[in-house]
Amino acid sequence: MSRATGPERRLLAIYTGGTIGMRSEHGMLLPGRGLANVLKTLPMFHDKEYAQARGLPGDTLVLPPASANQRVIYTVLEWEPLLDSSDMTITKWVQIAQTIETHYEQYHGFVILHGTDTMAFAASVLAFALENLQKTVILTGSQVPIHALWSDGRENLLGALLMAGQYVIPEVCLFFQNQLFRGTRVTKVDTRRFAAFCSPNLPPLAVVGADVIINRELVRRARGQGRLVVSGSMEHDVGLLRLYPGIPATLVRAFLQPPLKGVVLETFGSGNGPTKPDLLQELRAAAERGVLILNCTHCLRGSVTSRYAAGMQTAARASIVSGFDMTSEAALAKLSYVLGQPGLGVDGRKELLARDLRGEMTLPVVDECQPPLRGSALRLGVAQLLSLSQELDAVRDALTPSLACAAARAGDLEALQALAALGTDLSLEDFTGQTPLHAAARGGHAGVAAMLLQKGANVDARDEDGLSPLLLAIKGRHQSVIKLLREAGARLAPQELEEAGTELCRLATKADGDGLRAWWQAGADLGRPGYDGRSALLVAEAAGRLEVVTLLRRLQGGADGLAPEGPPGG
Ligand code: ASN
Repeated sequence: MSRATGPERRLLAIYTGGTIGMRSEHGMLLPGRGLANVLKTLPMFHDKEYAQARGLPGDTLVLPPASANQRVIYTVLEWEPLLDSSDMTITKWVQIAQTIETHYEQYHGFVILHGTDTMAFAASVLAFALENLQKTVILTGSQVPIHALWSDGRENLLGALLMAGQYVIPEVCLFFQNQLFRGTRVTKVDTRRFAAFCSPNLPPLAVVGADVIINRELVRRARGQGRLVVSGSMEHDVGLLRLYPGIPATLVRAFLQPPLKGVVLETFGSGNGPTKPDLLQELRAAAERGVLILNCTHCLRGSVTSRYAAGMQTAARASIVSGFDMTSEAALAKLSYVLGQPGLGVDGRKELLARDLRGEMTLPVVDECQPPLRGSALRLGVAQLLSLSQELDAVRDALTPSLACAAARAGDLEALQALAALGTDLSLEDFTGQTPLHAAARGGHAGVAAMLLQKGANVDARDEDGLSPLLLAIKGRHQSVIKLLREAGARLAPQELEEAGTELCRLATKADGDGLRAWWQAGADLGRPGYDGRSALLVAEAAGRLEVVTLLRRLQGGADGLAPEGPPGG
């Protein structure tokens, strides 16, 4: 977290709806259009002269100077239609994340104007959906429309713009009533008071008064240099079930039926619930079907523990994952995110749920933690690394590239997912200059390569020997990896294409059909001559390798049913 530098800080303000911009029609509050025009009439939100002098476009506003050498310039992007936040859904929050992704390079930070009713859910979903976030994202809104004489909207919006403009806080936050909260920690607690939100288990990241007081030790560090990745595959079939005394097992059974894939169980006190065997049986049966169950407490403050016999953790231990001090909003978003991660089994998902991924929960000291990643020594190492506290970030940052490469080389998707979920940049090089994508290509692990590419891995990275993932996949004859890399834009370098002739002749002499096919698939020109001026075909003919001659003719004629993507080396 740092104070932002530079004379102009550009923000994108995404106005989705909510009370802040509402107007009263026939005594009813409805979302109101044209927020940028309203803000332009308010000097605290727009310095007309500066905007004119700078020739800013109509949807772009500029705050009066807040510090001597810095201006906050912001563009308002208004949704059509605008929504009361009661109509928001996971799909719409992912849309916000995608808008941020689209404009990520253009702006220094993002402010989202959103209705307060579901803003805590929005903040949590965005926090999980935005992986590898390096810029400030702040949600805000108000209890009273900004047009009203006595409104909290103006203060909230101004505060959010100033915080996002002046500080780099690489998290999804929520600003309300002079407090900046971590998005995954908030919940709405009042329908009318201006102090509508609280963060019951984590102090605010910042408090604005005459001075801005930042709780620096709480703000999460941006990890790695990789690009922002939006996790668009959030699972929608998740639910929230609040237990109450005497809740019938039949009702619980009905709730847990397919298509439900995960449930946040709101339990009593420190994670307790009725011990009736029929109810516990329903929970176990659902867990056996693969439904993920996350235990969160009804209570505003405090954590789920395993202290009581009536504790859900005790009664159905294997089936239920502790949500510790998570809010239900964060828990639901986390379930949706974890269930949306490709390539994980139930155990892998449970292990991910048990980890603190976005600062959403406080893990107790060791004995309350979930068991570490099971399986290989590598997974054990990853688990131990992930459990290091935040102060050991530097150690973790130094070790994770090597671990990620080892996991990729072993084809261990779960270990990689666990590293990624913790914010590890999976495009970083290890000490030999290889990236996890090199390792996956060398090992021929198409699933891992696909995951790394989806997370933004650089297809053209070169290791210390100047080798690309594509070249390693060719050497290993890993056709599915070559195909993936080519689809992601990987190309052989001009020099590699030139030198391929000699290698092709060598493969033809050895009748290595797979090797020849790999080069062809990677875009090499099979007719390219070797060092003595002969092509692979001539070499094969001279050596009497008829099967190679047939293969080369077929590939060169494009009749193999497997056309390479794009022109050779193109
Ligand atoms: N119903 C409004 C909304 O959530 C409440 C608000 O914004 N204060 O959109």
